[in-house]
Amino acid sequence: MFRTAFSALLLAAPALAGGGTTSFEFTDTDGFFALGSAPDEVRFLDAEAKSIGNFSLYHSGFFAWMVRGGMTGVIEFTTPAESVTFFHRDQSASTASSLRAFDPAGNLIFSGTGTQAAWQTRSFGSVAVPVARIELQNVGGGINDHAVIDDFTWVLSEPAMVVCLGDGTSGACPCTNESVVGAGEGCLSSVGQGAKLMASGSTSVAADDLQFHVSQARANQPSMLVQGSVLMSLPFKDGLLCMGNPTERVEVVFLDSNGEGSSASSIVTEGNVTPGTTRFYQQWYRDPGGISPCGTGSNFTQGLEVQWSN
Ligand SMILES: [Ca+2]
Repeated sequence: MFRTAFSALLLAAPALAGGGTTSFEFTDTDGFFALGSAPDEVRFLDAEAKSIGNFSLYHSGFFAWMVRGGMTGVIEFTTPAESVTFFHRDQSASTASSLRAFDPAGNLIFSGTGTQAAWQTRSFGSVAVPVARIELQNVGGGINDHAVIDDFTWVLSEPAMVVCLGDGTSGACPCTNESVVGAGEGCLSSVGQGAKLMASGSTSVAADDLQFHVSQARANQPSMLVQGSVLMSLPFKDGLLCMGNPTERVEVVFLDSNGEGSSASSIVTEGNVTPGTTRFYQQWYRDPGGISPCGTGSNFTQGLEVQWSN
């Protein structure tokens, strides 16, 4: 048992390595668009991706993200970013833009003003202090006098690490129903693959925005998000029970016709977690009808490790 838990720790890997980059080479003037894949979207609000024929307003290409006079453009990360880099400038001397960035708890982590004459390179965020929100306020100017951002790149700060896999590397599944090595799943179910648990949001207790997402499980079945304080790898039902001391029930989630579902409750409240604690999570789902690989009628996703912060 000690040995399997140890190998699971060695195999810990980011749950959802992600990020992206855009030069805003498209037109979207309705005040909202999102980039990236749910649940890890980046939302751009109250400004426009567009081309206005002023070539000095594009850091590259022929389009940029522009905030009109009197408006405040907002960029929101559903999962905070450990690194954000972009270019910022004002269209004219009267634009007087103000740029601010905030961490998941709402603390100001960057503040700066735009300039008319040149692009300024903006780069902030870290693993310890990720970026959850950016505001670009165009204080002055008319509606055709823009504060501008272009060539925007972000790297997400993954809130959870994958642990306790059902592919045999964390210990054998109960009836040789191991999933494909490297797939990052739990033990095989009647669906023919293992189920996955992913997390979005932040590990901030103050923000309390962590959310869990199940996929590849049995359709139209109830499932239970469980939490524990100690990592293990114990054959149980058709899968591996990954945590204990104790194993606590956090929330019941009903899976949809795709075998997917997400938590909706406060994990901080339901899990009673505090900053500085490490907790392990897993989804236990029904796989009934006598057709599950080991015949017990339920199974587990792989595990996730979350290190809770302020
Ligand atoms: Ca561009």
